[in-house]
Amino acid sequence: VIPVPPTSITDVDPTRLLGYGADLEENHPGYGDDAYTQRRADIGRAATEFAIRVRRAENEHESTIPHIQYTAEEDACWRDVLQTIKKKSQDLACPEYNAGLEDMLAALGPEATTRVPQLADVDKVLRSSPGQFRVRPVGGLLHPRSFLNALAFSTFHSTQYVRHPNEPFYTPEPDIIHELVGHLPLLMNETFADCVRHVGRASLLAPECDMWHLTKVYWYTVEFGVMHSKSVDRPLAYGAGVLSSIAELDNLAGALDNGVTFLPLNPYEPLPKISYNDGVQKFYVSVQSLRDMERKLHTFADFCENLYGQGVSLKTWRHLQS
Ligand code: H2B
Ligand code: FE
Repeated sequence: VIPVPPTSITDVDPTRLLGYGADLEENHPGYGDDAYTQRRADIGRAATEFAIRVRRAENEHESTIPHIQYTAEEDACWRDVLQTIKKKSQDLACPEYNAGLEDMLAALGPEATTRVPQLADVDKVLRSSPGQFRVRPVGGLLHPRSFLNALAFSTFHSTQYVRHPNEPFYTPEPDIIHELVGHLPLLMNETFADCVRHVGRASLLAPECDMWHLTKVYWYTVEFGVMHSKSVDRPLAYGAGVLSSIAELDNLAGALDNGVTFLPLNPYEPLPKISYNDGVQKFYVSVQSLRDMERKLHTFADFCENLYGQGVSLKTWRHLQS
């Protein structure tokens, strides 16, 4: 079954949350911390109420993104993670990321390094950057179809709560630090933003049987991708899950010595199983440059649109090839 595809961001439902949407699981650092669970739920609810409001008004304005009064503890967590990642990323992130982070922080002003930035302010900065993305608040892990479809309309769903203070360098779910440090700096970059839009475009007409594959395309690029260019002797991170995790950055730093595998990006073929529990990735999918990735994903999204337009899934297409 091919669902009715959205024609604008207004058609994308931001209220379908998965996993940690309401309750925390046992392995969550905040499990059993009632005050934390409550805080997280309150911030999440504000995002969902925002979503319902704008859907009714059919007019999404940045000033209505909920303002969150972050606590001193939350600000301290942001400060610590930002400082650490800023240092590590000098050597381990792709240059476009470092430029994006610097530009984003400069545009947000000096307060941004010590206090959690407001999503409304970040939204303004992104909208006027070359990447032309916008952010929409969301209460937690969003359903993959809504999440991917929104990317086609240059919209990135972003959480607003902060991870649990006991584990500042680890979070099993997206939080605002992951979005701000991991995703948003590169969305300032036009070529990268185009890559993300392509993944979104590929998902618009996708039948249900291809959704998991497209989720993996997103996962192995935007979330965990690395760049291995011919002119640099080591892999550099561009994926948000690598950029916002100290363990991943350290793993990548030692990757060449430790025999970590790199696979070139091929979005047409089945991608390896996603493993969540090992702490770090066993292999990374690599691209040579953002340009290289943009070309590949552009062609891929065109291909998907055409295929889906004829009512054929990637799964069926692969089957017919063999
Ligand atoms: N939801 C939110 N809030 N942030 C994400 O980074 C995210 C998501 N990633 N939903 C999506 C799912 C991704 O893991 C794929 C598309 O399923
Ligand atoms: Fe992410």
